[in-house]
Amino acid sequence: MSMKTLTDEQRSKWAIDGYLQLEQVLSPDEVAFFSEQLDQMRKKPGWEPAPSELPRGHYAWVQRSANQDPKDFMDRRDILAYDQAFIDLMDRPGVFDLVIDIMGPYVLHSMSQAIVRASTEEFPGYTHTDGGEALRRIRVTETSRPLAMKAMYLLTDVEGTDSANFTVFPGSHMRPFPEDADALPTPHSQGAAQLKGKAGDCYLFPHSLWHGPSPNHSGRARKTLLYNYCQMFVRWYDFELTPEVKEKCTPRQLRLLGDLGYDFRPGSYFYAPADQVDVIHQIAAPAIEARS
Ligand SMILES: O=C(O)CCC(=O)C(=O)O
Repeated sequence: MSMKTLTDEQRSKWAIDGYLQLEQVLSPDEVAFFSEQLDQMRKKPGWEPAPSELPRGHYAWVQRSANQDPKDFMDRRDILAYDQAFIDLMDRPGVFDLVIDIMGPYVLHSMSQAIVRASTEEFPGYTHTDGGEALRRIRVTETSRPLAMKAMYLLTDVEGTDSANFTVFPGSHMRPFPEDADALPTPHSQGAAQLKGKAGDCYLFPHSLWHGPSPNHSGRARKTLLYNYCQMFVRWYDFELTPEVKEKCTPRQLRLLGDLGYDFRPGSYFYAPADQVDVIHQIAAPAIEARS
């Protein structure tokens, strides 16, 4: 089955600006479904930041009270186990095709996340690159595949500015950028573009693009889903492949979750299994006798 590829215009925007906005990749029914899933998810235990116990960016296993306000802040990681639909979003047609066109076939899914950005006067927004301190200083060239990238699905319309807009610094994936902790760029710094969008849209961006949420003064909570992909040697960083998730996956999804079809051995994620390209493109492997 042939997979969709970037248009020339998308390819050039990706190279120059460092992000793409794909319009209406989720239907209104899917948006409503995922939105309700997020409301239910927060009543169940899961991985969330624990700023009073753990360093920034680390997550603890928590059980919140069942009567939370769905408009309150939530940052939940490792969400595949909550519903089959979260597993299937990993290789969503129309989005995953473009991820593969950008990243190449030697990829893993490295992280899943659901975020609700509450409307509040207290949160000023922030910007960063993905992958922590190390990747911040690694910028690949225009013609290179990225080391990692994200697909971010909007489940809420975002109108105007300071409405929890996904904020980017176009072109910042290609150039040194202020990295001094005292002077980090904010969603209002020069060069920041606070993107608008409709529920059902999806943003694609590489780890090296400076980005982040703007404040949210809109009066409405903004919900998103984030799926991260990385080159195989980078490895995943927020889950263990559990039997419950494993039994619900297609061969391609299993491969994206790091199941190579054999137990780990040194070298495993350097040199991919011989059927990697076929599995990612969902081309059935030829029968053994036809191969010989
Ligand atoms: O919530 C947002 O708008 C941005 C999320 C983000 O910064 C990230 O995924 O790294």
